[in-house]
Amino acid sequence: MLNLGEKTVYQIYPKSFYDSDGDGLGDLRGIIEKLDYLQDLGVDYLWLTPVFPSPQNDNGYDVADYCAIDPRFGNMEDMEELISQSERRGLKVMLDMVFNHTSTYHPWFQKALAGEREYQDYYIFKEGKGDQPPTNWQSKFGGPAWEYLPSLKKWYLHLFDVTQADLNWENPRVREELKGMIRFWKEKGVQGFRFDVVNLISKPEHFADDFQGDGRRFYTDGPHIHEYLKELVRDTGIQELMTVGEMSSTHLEDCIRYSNRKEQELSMCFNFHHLKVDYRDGEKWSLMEPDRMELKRLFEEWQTGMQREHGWNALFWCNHDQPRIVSRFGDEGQYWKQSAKMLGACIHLMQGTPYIYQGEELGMTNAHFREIGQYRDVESQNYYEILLGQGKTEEEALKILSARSRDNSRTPMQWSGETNGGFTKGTPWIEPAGNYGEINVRRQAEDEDSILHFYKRLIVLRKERAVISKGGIAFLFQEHADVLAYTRVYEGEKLIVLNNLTGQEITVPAEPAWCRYGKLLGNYEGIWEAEGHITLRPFETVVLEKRG
Ligand code: TEU
Repeated sequence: MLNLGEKTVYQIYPKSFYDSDGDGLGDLRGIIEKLDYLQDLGVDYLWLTPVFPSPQNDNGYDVADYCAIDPRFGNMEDMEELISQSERRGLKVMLDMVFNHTSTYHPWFQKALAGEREYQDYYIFKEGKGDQPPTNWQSKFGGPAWEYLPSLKKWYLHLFDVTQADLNWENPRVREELKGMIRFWKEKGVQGFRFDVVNLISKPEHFADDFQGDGRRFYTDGPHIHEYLKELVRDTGIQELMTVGEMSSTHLEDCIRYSNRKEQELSMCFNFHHLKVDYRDGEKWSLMEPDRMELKRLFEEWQTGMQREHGWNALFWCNHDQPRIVSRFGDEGQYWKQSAKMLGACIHLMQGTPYIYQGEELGMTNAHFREIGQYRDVESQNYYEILLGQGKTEEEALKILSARSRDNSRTPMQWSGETNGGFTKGTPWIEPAGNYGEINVRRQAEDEDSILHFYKRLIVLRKERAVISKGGIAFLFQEHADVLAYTRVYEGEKLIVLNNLTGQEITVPAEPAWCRYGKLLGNYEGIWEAEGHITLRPFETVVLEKRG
């Protein structure tokens, strides 16, 4: 049985990882060239965001063929080589299956467009209300979620971009087709799958207007979601592979069911609640300082809730949709190194399976783009216009984008201080962050005190200590907004993890028993202890271990 608690997953955004042929786009051969780096880092799984043929309107999340490789990234032989070369190094490959929608360039949609009824049933086509769409739902990328097709006199649903048409999972043929894709990749030796926005696949029987929100309450964790997942997993035999569902605006009760082993759905879930604590009124495009009390509350709710009911969390701060965590909840200046390490320790020592997004292990920062022309992401481009339409000045809109754009995480991986961070010999598809001279793999590989080395240690500790991979978790100092602290316990072993979330010194009470504890890990020298108190320095993380 897969011991989920010992594993660490590394997320690769292939387009920005390493370009082997100088066309400015990262590729599969580029990943193969960097496998030694990944092996040395010590991770177990490599999750690749989609590399399937795609018009790339949403950077590959608009898939036109699920069983082939986009020539931009290479070919099937490269993928096979990547899988076998990874295996040789003890690394397993996970692919990203985008099953909520396909690209409108997918042959199924094209056949639907050409009038084939059978394929129209693959998607969600509806009559409008007069000249209005069937419902008032909003796309997650801005604007209406329905698009009118004059040739068919119908509207189709797209929860994301207009070129991403939602699939009709009510149709058993659709479900069979998608199972075929999983079997195809499983036979190629793929050992895990990430399922994109998979909790949105089950739409309601009746489509109604939403007068309280954007429509999500009707299709999020929808009516047949658990049934569909069970069927998919059972019929493809992926119970023992590593599977993770990306759960958009989800509920704890559902995530428990998605990830409880007995349910035979998925290994674990991503949820995003902790990454909305700096959204004003839940609005991504409205800036606010992070609400640390809420962050702590959410971690406790999800950690203890999943523990109680035997669910399993995917632990993460970063991915290709999120701004860089050190820029967001840490410090890019004086405490850059300390805060990046603290944020790493904070989630890597919790209960679940940690994910590292490329460059996070270096403390890579946001992009700091200054002009709209530097952005590539469709969501950023749409929202720039929407923000201007709301009366924001260009400067205000750019300020919001610089904090919130998904492109913050999509800048090239910083391998060295060479031009473009050593990512490409050509012109990169998106500009690198300006700090690659200071923040890069080459520098940190040589420095024992680097963020990179700290992450290596976190990965090893999880393998060495059952208390991390299997232990229970309980939270301390709940009333203290600035310190995220918890204990981990397993068969007589005990850890105390203290994280100062701020750039100020903070003193917390220490229990008398803690004097028998030794320091296992930290981002400062020594421990600052006096008379029943521990003082945590700016962004300090300290892990104490019960000895003897
Ligand atoms: O993202 C799902 C999703 O809803 C968000 O992460 C979204 O990008 C963000 O909330 C918008 O503000 C997944 C993929 O990770 C993302 O890259 C795709 O664009 C999206 O699905 C559609 O496939």
